[in-house]
Amino acid sequence: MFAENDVGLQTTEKTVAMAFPAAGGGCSAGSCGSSPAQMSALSDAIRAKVADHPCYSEDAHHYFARMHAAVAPACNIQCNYCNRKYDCANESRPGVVSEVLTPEQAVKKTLAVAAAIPQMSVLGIAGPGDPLANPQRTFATFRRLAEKAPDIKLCVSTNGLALPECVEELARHNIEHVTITINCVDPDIGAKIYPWIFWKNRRVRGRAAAAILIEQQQKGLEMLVARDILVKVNSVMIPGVNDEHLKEVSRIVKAKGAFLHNVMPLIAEAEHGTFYGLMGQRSPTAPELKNLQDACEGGMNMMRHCRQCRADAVGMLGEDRGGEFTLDKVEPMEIDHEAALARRLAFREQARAELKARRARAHAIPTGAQVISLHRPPRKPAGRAVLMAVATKGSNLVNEHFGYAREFLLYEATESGARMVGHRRTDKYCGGIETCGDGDSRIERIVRALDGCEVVLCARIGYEPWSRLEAAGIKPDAEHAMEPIEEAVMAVWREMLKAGKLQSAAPGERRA
Ligand code: CLF
Ligand code: SF4
Repeated sequence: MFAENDVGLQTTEKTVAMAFPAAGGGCSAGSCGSSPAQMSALSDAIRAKVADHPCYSEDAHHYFARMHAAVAPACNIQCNYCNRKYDCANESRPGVVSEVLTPEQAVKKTLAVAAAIPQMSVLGIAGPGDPLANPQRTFATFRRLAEKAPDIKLCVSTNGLALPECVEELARHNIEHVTITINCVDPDIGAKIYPWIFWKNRRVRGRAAAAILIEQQQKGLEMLVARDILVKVNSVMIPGVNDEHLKEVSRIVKAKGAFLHNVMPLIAEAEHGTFYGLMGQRSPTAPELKNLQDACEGGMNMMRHCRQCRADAVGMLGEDRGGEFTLDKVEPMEIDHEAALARRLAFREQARAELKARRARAHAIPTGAQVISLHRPPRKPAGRAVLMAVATKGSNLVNEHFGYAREFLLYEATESGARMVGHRRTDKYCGGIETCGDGDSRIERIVRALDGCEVVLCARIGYEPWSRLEAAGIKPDAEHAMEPIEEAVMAVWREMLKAGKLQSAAPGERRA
């Protein structure tokens, strides 16, 4: 699968103490299955399952970390966007790993990570092939880790071909979160995405292959839902192939009980050696992706904070600390497992309290609409939507220096509140001594990455980038440093409203 595992039958063997600031808060209309409003609507049982999971909960991703154990080298299908042979430690692309681990090595590494990073709450197996095409290795890892660290949630991501035959075993291992990559429900479209599958000891090609895969995915989804296992569906948006069709996919998987839909952009570069990369298939633009996510959102909860991680990713979403935990570094580590467990539990208690306080404030703090309605009779919506970029290093705060940000979270502010709608990756503006003099091209790349944004909120920013952003029509804002993100975003939106900058467009419309 794409986002979280990945390619072909070839077996390519190849901080602690996060400071808790004064309680955060904010208002969020939310886009993911765990935004404050949606969290309130969930049953206690489901809320407990997603509360600490950084992928299933947008809120939780500000606080909790995950890691992937790359124990599954083989895959039973071929996707046109996948080539697991490509490995670059500097890129973050699914299906790519630096080390394939045995279950023993994976458990050792997981325990080392969980000792060093108390935010770590989930172990996912997502590749580099398909976890369920490697069932012995996958389930051996889960079994051993559950014995040593039962507090870590287990998570798996699959293309779905072998899913129905594995559902019982997944349930036996108390796996509460399963992702299925479903790119289509129409075999004719599937034939353009999957050249072949390996099925019952033979290779099946074309439309027949796609039909089998789709049937297995849908059956697996139904079986998981029947066992109360939360299912997230990942879909890769491939312009001209399945982009329009994904609305239908969203409708069907929601009707069958999927919890969350994650529509991700195709990554296709010729240097990756994938079929799509070599044939010049284009990736969607950021606005195209957002439009499709918005269109699907009418039907179900959409994930907007996916970072398309590597199959050996470590850390908070958006960061990759895998280099700190290579096998040669993990082997000599001496770990006090009891103390590590105590640190994780203490962290979680603190984080949950922080999240609870945030949600309480989210209900108490008036949104833009509520503020306005206190002062005026009912009227047409005031103020258009504004897209803002936020530099953060976690804890749901505006707490990153502009120059150090490698990515910006995107929030859409309307009178109903602030909601996260995506993220944009960039180069750091401050690239260190070796890149001195490269500031011009870096700021140009950042400005391009922030296309469509009207404001950038950050903890600090230098004069040079400030001027360049302003010249590009993006207002830098460091006035809300260390404030909770949604509160800061809404404060800026209200300032713009008060200054008469939001009156011209129709409701829901942003500046062109
Ligand atoms: Fe990993 Fe996937 Fe589990 Fe998360 S990732 S197996 S559900 S623990 Fe998360 Fe990474 Fe996106 Fe996947 S950000 S690629 S959605
Ligand atoms: Fe690659 Fe297999 Fe994942 Fe497709 S399902 S992206 S071929 S590992």
